[in-house]
Amino acid sequence: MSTPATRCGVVAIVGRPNVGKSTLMNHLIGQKISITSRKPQTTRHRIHGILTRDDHQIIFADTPGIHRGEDRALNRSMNQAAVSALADVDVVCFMVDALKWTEADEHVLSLLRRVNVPVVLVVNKVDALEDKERLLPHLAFLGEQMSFADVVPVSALGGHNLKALETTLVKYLPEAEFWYDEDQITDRSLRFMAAEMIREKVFRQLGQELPHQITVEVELWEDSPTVTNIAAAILVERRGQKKILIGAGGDRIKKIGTEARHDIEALIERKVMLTLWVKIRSGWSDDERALRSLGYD
Ligand SMILES: Nc1nc2c(ncn2[C@@H]2O[C@H](COP(=O)(O)OP(=O)(O)OP(=O)(O)O)[C@@H](O)[C@H]2O)c(=O)[nH]1
Ligand SMILES: [Mg+2]
Repeated sequence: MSTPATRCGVVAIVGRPNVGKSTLMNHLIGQKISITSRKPQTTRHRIHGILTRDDHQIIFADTPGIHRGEDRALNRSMNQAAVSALADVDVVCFMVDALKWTEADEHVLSLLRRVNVPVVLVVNKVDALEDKERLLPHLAFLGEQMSFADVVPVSALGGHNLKALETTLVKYLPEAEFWYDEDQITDRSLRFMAAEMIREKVFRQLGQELPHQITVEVELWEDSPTVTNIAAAILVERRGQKKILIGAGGDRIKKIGTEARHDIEALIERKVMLTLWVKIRSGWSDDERALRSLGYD
């Protein structure tokens, strides 16, 4: 008797900023892999989350929200990361909001019309709809925009209808052996994930006070028998931003450090000593070379 074939392939999750792409990937995998926040443009790099079941393995590619304008090097590289994630995938999840349709969605749609693989429309945040009757006409409107392989309304945050989404996606995956070990959940290193968790806390702590041009570099990672020592620098563009980040009497940076440490401890399942400091790197987001040195390409 031959063993039943497994399915395995890559599903890109694309959409405008803030529709809930990273939240969806995290919920599907069941662990925080990609950072999320209320601010648009939280995700900066393509990041894989790997979901393995008995008979299938789905490799999700979470991508930066695609947006127009603001021709800075960082924005260009984020858009490129999202668009290049559309090449060599088996399925695309086009994520939109259950309430809003904007020019940015229109722009993503125009890119997707050129894609040769099935595009599944994922309509997110249905939990936020007060008047559920608005959903049907909205779905009808969306269905007219392009011929989608399937349309699946979900709540990424509440976990609503995610099993149905998974079943839908598996239909479009090729029969193939698994690419990754069953216990691997991402293609990124622990060091990268730790830096991202710190960046998430900065985003969440600072709301609208800080522009997006901050980045985090892990400068030291040392395992001792009882604890992992991690030191990281938060890079900002201006002195004023450094002051905001540190806060009165160092309050802010302390809070960021404590929250990030908890997340990193959960991630690596070890006790962590985290040291953070803030450095000024003027204009780095406009400098492609500096971006490359930080791993954006
Ligand atoms: N009510 C509700 N909020 C959601 C849902 N999914 C995501 N959100 C919220 O939407 C905001 C953005 O979520 P993210 O997952 O960071 O969005 P994203 O599409 O990855 O954003 P970028 O990385 O900036 O492109 C967060 O505040 C989430 O909590 C949902 O199903 N319902
Ligand atoms: Mg994201």
